[in-house]
Amino acid sequence: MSAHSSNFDPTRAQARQTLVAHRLAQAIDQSVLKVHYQPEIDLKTRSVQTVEALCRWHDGELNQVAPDEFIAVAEAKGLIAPLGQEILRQVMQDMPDILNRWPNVRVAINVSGLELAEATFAKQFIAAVSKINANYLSHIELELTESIFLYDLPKVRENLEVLRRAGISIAIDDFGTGHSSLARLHTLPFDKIKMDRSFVIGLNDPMVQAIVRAMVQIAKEFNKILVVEGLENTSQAKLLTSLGCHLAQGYLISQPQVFATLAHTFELPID
Ligand code: G
Ligand code: MN
Repeated sequence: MSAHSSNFDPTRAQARQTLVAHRLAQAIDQSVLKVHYQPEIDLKTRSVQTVEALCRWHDGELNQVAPDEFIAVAEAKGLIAPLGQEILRQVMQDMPDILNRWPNVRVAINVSGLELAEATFAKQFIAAVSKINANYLSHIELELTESIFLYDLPKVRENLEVLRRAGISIAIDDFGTGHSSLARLHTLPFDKIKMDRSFVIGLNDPMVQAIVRAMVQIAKEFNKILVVEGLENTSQAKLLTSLGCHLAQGYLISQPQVFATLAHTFELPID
């Protein structure tokens, strides 16, 4: 590879960002984005605790655009609020079918720190859900990444408190990879820790196993739910169970799917 072809080209990167933002704004307006769902299950009972809403975008010109890319563009170009509203709209539309299949489930929606740092976010979110059906509030979970700690924490905390009082639960996503999280973990109100999938990938390392065991302990001490992300094979499932992890999400259980094609039950060949 020549030195030039691997160089970062800021002009080209900017042009790509502008194009993606333009197409994304249209995709949001025209409901081209599709919400897929990926379950989190109890490894022992196979019961579904949560289904995470994950946005997928196929664009006529750009083809499949990865969520990592379009979320970053949405954040940079002021599209995160309309994107969030569109996802909530689709989730609300699917909610009757979801609760019909799994009456006690929560639907997890990913939110950006940008949104949580808006003073009015919680109020507006609760109003939007209540307008459809106030019973849905206790069937919603919001996932935030550890980058949340970079934002205006008093405002974030206030939002989280209002959301939790309304019945919405809070999960810390991709836990263990972000910003000195352990030191700050106790400073925000939340209900669940989602352990980053890098720990599952590194599971053959006894040191990583020790870290996982420690996380199980931390979750216990904090009285929080612990979920493992990125479970891909049965040997991981067995090992994680032996380390004390009982809830998991990942391709071994199910890929993200539109609700219509999502399985009703999940078998795991691990016993
Ligand atoms: O940041 P967050 O954990 O919300 O990201 C979820 C992303 O991880 C989704 O885009 C989803 O498709 C992907 N994902 C979910 N399960 C697995 C898995 O088992 N393996 C891998 N490689 N990716 C996964
Ligand atoms: Mn997530």
